[in-house]
Amino acid sequence: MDSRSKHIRRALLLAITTIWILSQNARAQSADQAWLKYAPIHASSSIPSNVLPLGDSPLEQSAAQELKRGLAGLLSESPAHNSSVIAIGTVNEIRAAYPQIAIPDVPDPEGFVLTQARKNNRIDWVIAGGRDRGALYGAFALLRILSESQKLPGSAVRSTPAMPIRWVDEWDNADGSIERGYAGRSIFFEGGKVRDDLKPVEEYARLLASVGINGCNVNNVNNAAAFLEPQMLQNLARAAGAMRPWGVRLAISVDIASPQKIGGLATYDPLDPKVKAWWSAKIDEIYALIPDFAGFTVKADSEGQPGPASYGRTPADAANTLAAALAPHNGVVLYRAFVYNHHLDWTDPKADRARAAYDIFHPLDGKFLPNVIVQTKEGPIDFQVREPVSPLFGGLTETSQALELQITQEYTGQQRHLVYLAPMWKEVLDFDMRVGDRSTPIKSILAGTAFHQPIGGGLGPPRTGLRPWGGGMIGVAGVGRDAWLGSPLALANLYAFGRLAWDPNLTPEQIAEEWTRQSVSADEAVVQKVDAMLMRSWPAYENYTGPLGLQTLTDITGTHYGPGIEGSENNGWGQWHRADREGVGMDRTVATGTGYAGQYPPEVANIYENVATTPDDLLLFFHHVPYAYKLHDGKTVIQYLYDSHYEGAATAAQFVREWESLKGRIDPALYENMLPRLEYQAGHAIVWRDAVVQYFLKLSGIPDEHGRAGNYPNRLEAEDAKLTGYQVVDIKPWEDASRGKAISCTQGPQGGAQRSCSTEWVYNGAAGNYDIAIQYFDLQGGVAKFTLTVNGQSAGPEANWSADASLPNRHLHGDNSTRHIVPNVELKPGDAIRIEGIPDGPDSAALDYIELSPATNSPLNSH
Ligand code: GCW
Repeated sequence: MDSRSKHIRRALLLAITTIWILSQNARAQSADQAWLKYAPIHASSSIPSNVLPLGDSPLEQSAAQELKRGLAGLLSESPAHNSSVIAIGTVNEIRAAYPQIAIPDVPDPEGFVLTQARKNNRIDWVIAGGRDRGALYGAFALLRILSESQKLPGSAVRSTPAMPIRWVDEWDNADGSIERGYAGRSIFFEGGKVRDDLKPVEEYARLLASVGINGCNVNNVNNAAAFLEPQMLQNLARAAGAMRPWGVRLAISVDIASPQKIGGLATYDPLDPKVKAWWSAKIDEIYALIPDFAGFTVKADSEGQPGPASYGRTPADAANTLAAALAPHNGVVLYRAFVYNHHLDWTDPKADRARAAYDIFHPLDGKFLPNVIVQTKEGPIDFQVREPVSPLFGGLTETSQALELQITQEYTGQQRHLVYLAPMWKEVLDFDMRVGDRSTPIKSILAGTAFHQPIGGGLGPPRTGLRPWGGGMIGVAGVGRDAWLGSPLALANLYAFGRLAWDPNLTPEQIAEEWTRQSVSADEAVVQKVDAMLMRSWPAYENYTGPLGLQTLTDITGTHYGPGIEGSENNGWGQWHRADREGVGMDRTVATGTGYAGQYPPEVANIYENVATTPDDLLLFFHHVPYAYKLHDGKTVIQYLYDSHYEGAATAAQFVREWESLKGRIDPALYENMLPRLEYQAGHAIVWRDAVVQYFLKLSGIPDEHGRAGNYPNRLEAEDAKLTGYQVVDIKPWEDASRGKAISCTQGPQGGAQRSCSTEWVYNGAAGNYDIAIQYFDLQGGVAKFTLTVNGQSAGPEANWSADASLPNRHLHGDNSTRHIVPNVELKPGDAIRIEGIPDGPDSAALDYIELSPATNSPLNSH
């Protein structure tokens, strides 16, 4: 090689390396990937572009830094030329700097006021926080207002959070995996330690602060003992440090058996003095490292975790031992009410997991120390697509309470399905429990105002006496290294969680609009379209999974993802729906059922006790009814099951077309990222629809009035085709495949692995152009390849595809049954439609069926 070409080579290498480094940086995980984008606005020239921090606390510094960064982005196309400033500080600092204006008191340290002030012939904007934390929230509020409405509001804005505890919980394990996380590995941990690179943690805290979240519990509630080891605590102090500038306090989950597991004691009995002393010393050790440590989350006596029951002690005994040691440091205990027996006798019609939380915790009301907050999932079971609100919220009037919601979509499509959860959460927050026959909506119970006078929020000193000090909301977030939640639209849920915890009176529509303007586009037409998709997504998911209070009809001992209708039956876990040949639903009435309905205050209990007054969407949660039972509009239960599944799947298909209509109007990267997700969802909605519909058709024997269920005239089954190498296999559960069967390319004639298999159908319908949907199984651990040909010719650019998604389950199942569409294929009678499948390792290139429908883009069909 001569020196010139060496030179060129070196230059090329340098260029490639630079591009690579730049692209790595571009991909570094940051809050900008979510809603803190600060895209340019058409701003009025009166917006001050100078920022004046009045205090020097770290939180005020963060606030000023964020304002500068936000304004630089927002005003980048319309720079302001004025000398006005945005002054930021605490109420006291603002009063000193602007003695001429009356700044109202802000008693809550987290609250703030935004207003204008005239000074030296300029009009300044001021952000006055109750304390520095309030100033930080005020700065984010101002930036949000600007990105949304492009101008500053005409009159002063005052805001205080509705409840003091606004936390996210992460179920991260020390090895870097995340329980029920769907966006890659942990941002906190790897290999048993806190990660060296905590930049993503800092960015996460910034994101959380922008919506007012003030705590983050970083580790899984299961298997938490190792997190109290001295080495780990030192590591955790670094994580706390990364979040501190954004006002997010670190909390951890603890294992009640820690004194024994890591402390070397012979017992973990919470009333044993040695155990109490161990916790006190451990807690002192934590506060020496993390002075603003927020507290503990506890899962005990639940799903195999140890707990006080081993010593005949109650949750209050355990919670109080921790709380007493935390109180001097101003820490709290979030004790989870998710305590139940998962070895229930499923043959006993009176057994009912839904009863557990109330049965166990209601008798303990008034026995918890003031810094204990009982943390209850929104429903009595487990984050299902719909449940009634947990009756425990009405059963603890002398105890602070927190509502636990799930941002990570465990039972609601695992971020592969678009499901905007704010409408569900809002129903919970607005639900009126009618304690004492008066208005006691859940949001007022969480705020601590339902049963007592308001006692003020914030992070003030612990209250004394057995009075609640106000509770809050906990969102199980499950963020990971894959752009926080994987799917860009799923971030609307994280955003909505924070906004609702701050102000539960916001509507899901308002929140969707705020989020979309900041995250997607401020173009009115785009905002409307995206918000309409978000708002229809939960109802759609409910429709094609488990409507009428059936809950998510998935395998509850497995992945919690695809259809598996009997997966919740005949086991001790108690998520039963009791479907049989005559009817469906679980009788939870006092009169004839498990008595669960009687756990609600009388007005609510009466509604649920009576089948006629139970809302349709919870009917099967409370009652076992015949399939021909008529809903409020006269439709039978079975027909509703059919119709809702077809409607839900049709809505998912519309999402694809609606998203396609945004092409060219939104960021191309976002467009390309979301489109395949929505296409996948539309296909998987069909898997769900067909499974549930087939199952209930077979069980009830009652046909679909519209003739759709079990009748697929345009489908060609794989098992009916001419097979070369492929073998017919049974799918479990049977309803997850068309007619219960599929074909799989596993074993060669001599028992060796197959290199490829093929299947061929002879087309005998009308001549025309068709979209061919291929239903195949995309298994983990290999990338199978497929090719579709017609009479030996490729069927177009989409005719080769790979099963390269990462879907749950290592077996052929509804979890991984996937649809691929080859559009606009010309067919005439006698044509040979052939698919060749090349398996790869465990991925056996399995196929269920193909389905033909008139081509949507065909020139023949556009007339
Ligand atoms: O929803 C269930 C999950 C478990 C989880 C448990 C809980 C952390 O399937 O993964 O464990 O609830 O909330 O404790």
